Amino acid sequence: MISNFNEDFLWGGATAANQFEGAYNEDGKGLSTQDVAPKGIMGPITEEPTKDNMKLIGIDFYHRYKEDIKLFAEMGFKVFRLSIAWSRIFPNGDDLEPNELGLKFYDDVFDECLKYGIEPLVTISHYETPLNLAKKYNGWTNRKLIGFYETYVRTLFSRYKDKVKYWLTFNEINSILHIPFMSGAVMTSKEELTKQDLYQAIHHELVASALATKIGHEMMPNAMIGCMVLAMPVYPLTPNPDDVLKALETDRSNLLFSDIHVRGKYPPYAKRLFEEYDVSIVMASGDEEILKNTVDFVSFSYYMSVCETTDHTRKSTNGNIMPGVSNPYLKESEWGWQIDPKGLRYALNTLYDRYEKPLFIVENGLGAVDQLVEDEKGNKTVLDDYRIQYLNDHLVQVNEAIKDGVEIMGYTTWGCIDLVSASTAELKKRYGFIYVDRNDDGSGTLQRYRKKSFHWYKEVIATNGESLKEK
Ligand code: BGP
Repeated sequence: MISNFNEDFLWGGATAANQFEGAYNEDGKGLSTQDVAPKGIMGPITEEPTKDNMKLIGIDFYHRYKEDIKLFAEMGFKVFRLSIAWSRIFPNGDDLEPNELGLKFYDDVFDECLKYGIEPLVTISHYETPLNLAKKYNGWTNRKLIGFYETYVRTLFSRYKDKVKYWLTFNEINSILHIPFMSGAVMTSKEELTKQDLYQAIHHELVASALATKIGHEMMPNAMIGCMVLAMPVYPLTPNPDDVLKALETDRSNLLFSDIHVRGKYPPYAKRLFEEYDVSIVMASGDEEILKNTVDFVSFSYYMSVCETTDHTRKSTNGNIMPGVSNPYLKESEWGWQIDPKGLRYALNTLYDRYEKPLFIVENGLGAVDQLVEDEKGNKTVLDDYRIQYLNDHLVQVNEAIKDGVEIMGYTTWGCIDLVSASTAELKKRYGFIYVDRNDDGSGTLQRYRKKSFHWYKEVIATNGESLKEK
């Protein structure tokens, strides 16, 4: 393929602390919301961490980070997205002093990345708030969380300012609409949570995010701070104007988050939305000023698109957190997520048309069941041509978007090393270029093996996209 990727395009992979670090109670780490969610981000929570929670051990990155980062370097990664476990730094969230051992761990990880010329891309909060903040304050419904988050980000920025240039404030911040506990540490069940409390919690997060951007710019003039949203293009199922308007409405429920991050204020359509929901946001003096601290770039996850319709008899699709209606033109993954590479070009174009801000694709990939086999030399591997196909087709569309004029900073595939799934907490839903020998029954050696896609991605990076194949 003729590549249009810039020479400084940031190729890499993405992870989240709770899904791969393990060591859930080591070196002073406190409990997080994930430690009591053994069945995934939509599942029920337990009183205490239970043995069946795969995240407690994860893939043991905490003890194996050197080996793993070496493998990323072998693939030629320019960037590695990881998150910091808030409860490693502030075990209860409202502590006055940070936990030195937690800080030291990330120092070591960043040093290891930098040794190979890999830029860390850090998500400050990725679906794991200290559990104490959920229990004691009902998470982000409480304005006090802004202060705890501020203390946390100040600690991170002052400690890592010379090591980390790229920061994301909250993972998929719009997902709070669907998973208020995991995304916003809100203990009130989704069914009982009023729209008033939900949008007040959202307001607190948005203020905290803008505040982090402000502080980040002050403390690290060269840093780039972005928001991160779950991007899922919403197509009208039919040309019926009712479907078209419904799609617009659903799209806006998500765009509200990036609109505020980029434009620094609530958009005009929020007025009607709040009237209809009977929501009245309580603003503290100074909130509007803080929101004016806009992000440097917009990052997002992209796995699939969905359709919308007012026809309630249409089949709904399984999907990444956000519900929707099946698209008859698309095939789906083994987990029922519809595969739509052109939807990525569409998402990139619509976001760029709207904001004209650099975009960063920080998650994309295929969760699939892999089979460990031996190659002709007797090495264990996975022949994951399906994953190669998926990533190739999406990257071809990224190249098209660049040709369309969209400014794209980089691309990090989700779960570049196998890790625990967020939605189902399974290990058999694998995304990686690197196979990790750990199974859902807890068996496995935790050994790492290069999959066929490992070599494929290495080539894509080395050729800056030239090796991709258009159909
Ligand atoms: C995103 C989350 C990730 C991640 C990914 C894949 O929504 O930000 O944490 O896991 O989806 O989802 P899953 O693990 O459920 O397959």
